[in-house]
Amino acid sequence: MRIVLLGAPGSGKGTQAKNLITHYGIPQISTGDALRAAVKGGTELGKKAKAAMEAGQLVANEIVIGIVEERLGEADARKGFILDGFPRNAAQADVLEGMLQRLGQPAIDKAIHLHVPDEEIVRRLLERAKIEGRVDDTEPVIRKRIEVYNAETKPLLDYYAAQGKLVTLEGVGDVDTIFASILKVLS
Ligand code: B4P
Repeated sequence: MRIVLLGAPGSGKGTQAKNLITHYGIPQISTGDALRAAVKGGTELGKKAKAAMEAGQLVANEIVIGIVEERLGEADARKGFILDGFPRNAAQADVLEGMLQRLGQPAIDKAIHLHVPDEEIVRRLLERAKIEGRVDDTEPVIRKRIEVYNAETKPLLDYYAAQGKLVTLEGVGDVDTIFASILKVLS
């Protein structure tokens, strides 16, 4: 099972990836989590990523590609994985295909797109800000992230649709109901 989760910031990718790990016993590869850990740890990579993340911009391709390649090469990713937050632009999607070939891994099986309206995204992320205090969960930065998503990541919906791999699901509603709809398309 090799899955890409697509969707705007706050569409529930991270939330549903956690459910999928439990269900399928395959790892989640979240570039957002990896970058936040690097920033927190003050690593060289974290120092390079910090400003872009705080501004709601994408981090440089070479940084995130390095993270994903290293993680996909680990033993537990051989039987499958859930990519959460990667690819986020056309260049990353192209690199991913080549990377899987180099690693002797089959191609992505499905790209699951969680569709959530902008105002619900803003509401969710402002709610999360109260709990987690993420620096990129302020309203201006959230709106910037939505803009970047529309310009750079949304075209990937066509990319995966052209390969017959895209499934768009409604991402509004109860988390368990959305998870059930994901399992249905994967079964
Ligand atoms: P990410 O960590 O991927 O952040 P995100 O898009 O906001 O998604 P996240 O997984 O956190 O939220 P979720 O939808 O689960 O990226 C952060 C930054 O890192 C980017 O802006 C960029 O700078 C950088 N980055 C990451 N990957 C990159 C890449 N490939 N290339 C370049 N830069 C990259 O959930 C959000 C909230 O909604 C949660 O609080 C959750 O509880 C809630 N929620 C989920 N489902 C819900 C539901 N059904 N109903 C109500 N609330 C729900």
